[in-house]
Amino acid sequence: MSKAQVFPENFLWGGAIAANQAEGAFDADGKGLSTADMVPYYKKKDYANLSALMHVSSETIAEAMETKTAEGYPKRYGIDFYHHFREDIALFAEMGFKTFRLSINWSRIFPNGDDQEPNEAGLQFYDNVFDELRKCDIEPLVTLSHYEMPMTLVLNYGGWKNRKVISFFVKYAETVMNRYQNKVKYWLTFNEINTTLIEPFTGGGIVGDKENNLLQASYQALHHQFVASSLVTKRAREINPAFQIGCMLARMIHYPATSSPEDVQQAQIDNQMNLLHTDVQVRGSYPPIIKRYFEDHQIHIVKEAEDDQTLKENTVDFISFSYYTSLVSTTTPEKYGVTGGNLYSTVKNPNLKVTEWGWQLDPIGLRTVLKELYDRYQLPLFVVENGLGAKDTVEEDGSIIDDYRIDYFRQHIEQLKEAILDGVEVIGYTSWGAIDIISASTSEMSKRYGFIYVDQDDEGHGTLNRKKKKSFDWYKKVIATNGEDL
Ligand code: BGP
Repeated sequence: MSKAQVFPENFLWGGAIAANQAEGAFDADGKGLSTADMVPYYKKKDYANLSALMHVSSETIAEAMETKTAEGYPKRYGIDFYHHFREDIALFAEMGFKTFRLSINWSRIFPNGDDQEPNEAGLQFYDNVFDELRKCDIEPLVTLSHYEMPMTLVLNYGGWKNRKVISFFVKYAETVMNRYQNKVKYWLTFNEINTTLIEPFTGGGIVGDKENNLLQASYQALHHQFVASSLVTKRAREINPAFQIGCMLARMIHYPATSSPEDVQQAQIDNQMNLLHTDVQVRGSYPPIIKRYFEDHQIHIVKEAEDDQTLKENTVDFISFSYYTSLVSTTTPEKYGVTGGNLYSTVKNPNLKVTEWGWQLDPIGLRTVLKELYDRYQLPLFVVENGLGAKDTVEEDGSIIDDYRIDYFRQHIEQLKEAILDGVEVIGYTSWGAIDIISASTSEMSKRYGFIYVDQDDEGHGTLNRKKKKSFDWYKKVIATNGEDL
């Protein structure tokens, strides 16, 4: 008798992209400028400026608003998914994708964010994409907000720290959920909603140098996003009760640097502050720890009377998350020659290897995260980002032998399988990224994630031709055997 299959029969295997990193066509067919269009290319020498990327200044924005072309702004051209989507979806179908995660670019639908009427050409584009996916029997998994929002809402309202943006977002979400109610079943509200605290401009449209208290502004923006996510969840159920609504967290699991009680306590705090986001969107209220944190950091969230009830009554159907790495917490960062800052912990874990971009490789951490989330919430889980950013080489014969990427996925899918055997309910796995796209944190093309290579360099030069990597056929086999043959 064949060994019982571990993955459920209808397991949603697939891959993911984000509009702002893939579509390009930044000013096509009525689209307005978005926050992602403001992010210039950071040359290697500018790595030190990554903090500038995280806290985009009004000077950077003014310069970007002056630049009417794509030149120097990789996300403005992406990989031109906007004009290549049929070809790309055919390749995803060839791999056997059951699902494909993508995001809708808000500024294609409401170019200024506060427009009275939606942009029909923008709506039609996504109709075409979803029709193409349906033709290939691929289930769309749609993120409503993935690291971009209309720039007008930043310039005229200050981004998500302004409560008015809630209504604009709900109107945008209602518009697309009504339009695509017979084509899309799975919806995610905010991609890695915790990014609003880590990169306030990327996640919340907050301009760093405009705030005298960036932490206060970021938490206020996050509260508005929590309320907006709940209101969208409510409207989704009114539009189509068959919709499945998920939250999405960058799950940054923290290990204690040592077994000292102090380090263990610090790791617990860092994990609680990360799980704050799923606590609110799954349990429907802020966790007890937040009161002390807000007091200690002089943060005062301005709420409306109905907010607590809105959060309580409109929690999600499933939990989705990204997993790339585990981090390290300690109360003595100076002992490790770092300044701390546990959100992007720079304390190295001596047990783990790192990628060329310094991300620690910890496949077992994925099993740990899956079990911990399921124990905490008992809701179905969806891994919607997991992958390896690496430099790929095109050999003389045109092949791309990315065994390192196959190893990464093999080791992580093995741990995913262990978690399912541990009793965790997992509904799907979408690798990041299905195809090479622009890196979110570095705006580079050379940090490649895809099973499909795209001929374009960091300066945007290239034919944009697509080419299957070795991992393409490997993943095709994984899907064909429902995760049995790794
Ligand atoms: C996550 C984002 C994705 C993707 C991924 C890889 O945070 O949700 O959009 O970018 O990270 O990160 P990067 O592209 O910076 O290597």
